Amino acid sequence: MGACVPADEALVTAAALNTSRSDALFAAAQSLMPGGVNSPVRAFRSVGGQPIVFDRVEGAYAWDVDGNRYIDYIGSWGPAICGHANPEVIEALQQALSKGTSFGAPCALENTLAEMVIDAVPSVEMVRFVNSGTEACMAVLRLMRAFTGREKVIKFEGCYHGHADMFLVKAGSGVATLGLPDSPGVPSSTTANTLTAPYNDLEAVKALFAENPDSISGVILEPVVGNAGFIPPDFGFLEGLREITREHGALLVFDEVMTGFRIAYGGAQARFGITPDLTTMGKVIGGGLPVGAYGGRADIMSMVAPAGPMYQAGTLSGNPLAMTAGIKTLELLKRPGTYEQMEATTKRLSDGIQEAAKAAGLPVCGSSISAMFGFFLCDGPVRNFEEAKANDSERFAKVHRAMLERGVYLAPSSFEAGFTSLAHSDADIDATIEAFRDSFKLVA
Ligand code: KE4
Repeated sequence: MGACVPADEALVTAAALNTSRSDALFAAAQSLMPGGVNSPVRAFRSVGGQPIVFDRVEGAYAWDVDGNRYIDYIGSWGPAICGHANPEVIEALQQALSKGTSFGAPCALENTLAEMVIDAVPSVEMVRFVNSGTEACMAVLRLMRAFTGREKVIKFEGCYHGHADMFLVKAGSGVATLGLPDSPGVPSSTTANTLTAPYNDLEAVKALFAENPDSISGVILEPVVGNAGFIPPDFGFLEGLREITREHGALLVFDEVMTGFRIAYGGAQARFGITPDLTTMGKVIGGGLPVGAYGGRADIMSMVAPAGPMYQAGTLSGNPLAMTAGIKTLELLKRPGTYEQMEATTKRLSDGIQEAAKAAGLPVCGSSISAMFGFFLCDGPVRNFEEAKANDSERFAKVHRAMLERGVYLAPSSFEAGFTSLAHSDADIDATIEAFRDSFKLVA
């Protein structure tokens, strides 16, 4: 399969979508991996039908093993912000590969990526690289507790901070998608110290601090929620959390695994002008290779071993391939006009989705910020996880399938966000809006 076909060929009709090889491969996978996948949300459980098995990706597009092409709005759940298989990233990786895949020893590339992250992200004076967002969030919670000497933590309903035990409480993303109350295997003793509040509810946070004096290490949140659908912070919410945590000697932690280098080059904290004490990152800073990171105030980070007593380690942390992909990705993002471009294409897409749904007479709400967007098939506004549950998930499942049949690949869950990239062209956005128009009419 050669170069990308023009966007107008993405609008395949239902009859034309042959997925026989996908279906056969996914059937075979059932006996090999739980649910046939290596991450639950990929299994299409909440939208029904069989998942599409990818063969390759390039730019804004994905091709399945049956040769169907899709305009991809997942982008590997965030890393592909410069477009899949970006030629400059691939070329840099090919050069790095000739020097080996992993050192297990310090390498200059770690310094380079660390300097770029520290220069970009307002809260980060020092950073530690790990291998996933889950690892970054696990470590940052341990650090919150080590630094404050307090054991409790506040998270928000619908926010997802990876699959570590203490965060699997009213979590979003795949946990919400599968309707799992939380997860078996997580000891109640572990989650006893995890307190929850509705997103955008400062009074609930104040009440938790009042009920748990001097015992809350901090508050961790997605500064823009992408794991309960797309839910932006209310005006004043982030600022209020900054004030409340300061007042109680607790830490404010932004989980920017999804928003980092996507909402802005400096993340949501740069966009909204609120500086947390610690930040977690992932996805974009690995450019498609496994990377996570946590960073923040130097006085806090200096507690991390071997500089300090808080232990955290990882065999492949800082490996040269992941560092290379991350460095090149951030270099591309830092070029002039990148975020303005993504803001414009994503807003046009989001507005188009709203108009298409209203034209079909469907209740809809949603919005976008930079290269991240979402919509709910219900009257808005949606300000928290409870309100997100009003989304018409049955109708969303039909829309998801209809969009697949029209060559557009959306997150297979209404509790996820959509991601654009530098590779999504005006023609792709036009084709996508057209596909939404057709699909919304079909399900109205
Ligand atoms: P990973 O361990 O999946 O690299 O990162 C966990 C994580 C932490 N924090 C936030 C805000 C996140 O969004 C994530 C992971 N995001 C999901 C998508 N909603 C990953 C996709 C999946 O689970 O397959």
